Amino acid sequence: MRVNPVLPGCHPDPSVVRVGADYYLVTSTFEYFPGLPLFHSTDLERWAPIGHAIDRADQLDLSTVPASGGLFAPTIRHHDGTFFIVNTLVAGSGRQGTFVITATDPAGDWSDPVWLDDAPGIDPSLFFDDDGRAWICGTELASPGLWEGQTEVWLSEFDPVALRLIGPRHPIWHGALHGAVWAEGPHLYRVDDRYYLLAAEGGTERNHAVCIAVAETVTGPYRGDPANPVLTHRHLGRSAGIVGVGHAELVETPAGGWAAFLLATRAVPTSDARVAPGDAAPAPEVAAPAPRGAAVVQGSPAERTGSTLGRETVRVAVAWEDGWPVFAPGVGLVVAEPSPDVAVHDDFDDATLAPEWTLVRTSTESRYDLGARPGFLRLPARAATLTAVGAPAFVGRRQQHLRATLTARVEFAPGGAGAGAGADAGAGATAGLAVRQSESAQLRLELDARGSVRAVIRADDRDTLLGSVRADRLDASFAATLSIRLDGFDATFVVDGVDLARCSTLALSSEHAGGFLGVWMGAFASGNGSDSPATLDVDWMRYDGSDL
Ligand code: 6LW
Repeated sequence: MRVNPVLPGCHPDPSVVRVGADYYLVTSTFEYFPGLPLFHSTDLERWAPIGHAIDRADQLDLSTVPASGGLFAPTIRHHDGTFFIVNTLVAGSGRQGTFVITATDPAGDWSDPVWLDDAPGIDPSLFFDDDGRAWICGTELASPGLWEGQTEVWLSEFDPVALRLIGPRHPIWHGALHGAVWAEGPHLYRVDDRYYLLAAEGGTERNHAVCIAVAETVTGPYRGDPANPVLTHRHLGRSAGIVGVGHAELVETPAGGWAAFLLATRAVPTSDARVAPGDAAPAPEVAAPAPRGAAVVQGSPAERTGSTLGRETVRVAVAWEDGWPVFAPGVGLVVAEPSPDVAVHDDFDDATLAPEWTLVRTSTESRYDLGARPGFLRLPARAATLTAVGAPAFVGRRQQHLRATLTARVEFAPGGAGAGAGADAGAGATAGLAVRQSESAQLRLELDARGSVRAVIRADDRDTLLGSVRADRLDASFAATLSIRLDGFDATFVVDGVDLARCSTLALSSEHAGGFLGVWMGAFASGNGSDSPATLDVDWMRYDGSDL
């Protein structure tokens, strides 16, 4: 059975709780809505989606959070029949900070948030001690007297009934490795009557690492494992196939052993980026990187960068030796296996969207309609665009495979469905497919009001037209079968089965674009600054994924 990635595609910061024979897992979702997806498993290998903890637009205001802001690392725990998620909403003009939500069924409904105004920073985690007391620890972003980038892990007692912090705040950890930045993602466990603090450090990029410390009392003092970091890929250099391993959660397995869930990114050789952004035609192969130093022999593996997949959820076995956890015993690394091929075809015949389709941010406006035309997903071209912070009509799903193709049969009606509006009414509208990393980095294969289909890459906040072609005209609309194919860092835009353009997607990886996210692939419509009568009707949309 396939082990890694356990959850392919952008599923960072996994947190897992065990309740008897059942396990529940939650991951970060930043600006996407619904947010905080929950998965259920009984074997820690197969995870079934069961819902989202944030699925009501009035639960949290995500409408103005920037890309890679919003919902950071959540922690899920269970106590006395109640599930708790503690989490932080970062940035935007709405309410921000640390909050707790509760549910009796992890599939929902989850409560409205209760804000913990005295819980600073990010990455809160909840710990129920055997004596009935509860504690929250988190990562304070900046404390005086620390070195640049060093953080403080704090601990406060928590009242799980009144849902508020009580008592003093204890600083308990500043990281294990001298000079390392971002001690974060802390979790506490009680094992054999001792308290273990697991925390990431080094930052979520290439220097990410997992460290562990132990104390006799929950408030410390905590003493680091001399073997720290207990898991990292930071020493593997630029040929490593998996990078950024960190942000771990420990859990006991059904068989009585232990496992850890972490985030990691599958890395792709940069020589796969055959076409530079802005080139409409295929460019020659990029030369292999120059060897650095005499020790590099000919034929060494190509340098890799991250990928557009983002940070995925992986799992390793854990053994306890001499009172310390050993991650991936005997191996010390995360080993990836290809995800199974996937072909998901959605005819939009159901009254509700399938759970893999998500939106960007929250809005009071409706941004899709499954009832207007039976068997079609209708997207209204509202003012919001994909290129500015807002809540555009975008319905997308994660890229989950190194080769991923999104294909859709669409009809674009510039004057609106039924063409009741005047000829110029939808003149500024565009609609089609998009591969979205952020407002600044994306691919679009879009129709305009004159019936052109344009292939566009947006890199560093700038659009570049890669090619265009005319779409078929129906009565009052234009129809096309659109496809965007991703293969490593190579993207191909296809219209009605004919390749229109290619480009590199390097600019869409978080290593280049910044932020914390992999890409979402989906359909969109926009009035580009003003509400438009234009609509995009999506007859079907299909995702094909393969790692081979
Ligand atoms: C998260 C932090 C991190 O809050 O990245 O890898 C941040 N770790 O713990 C966003 O996912």
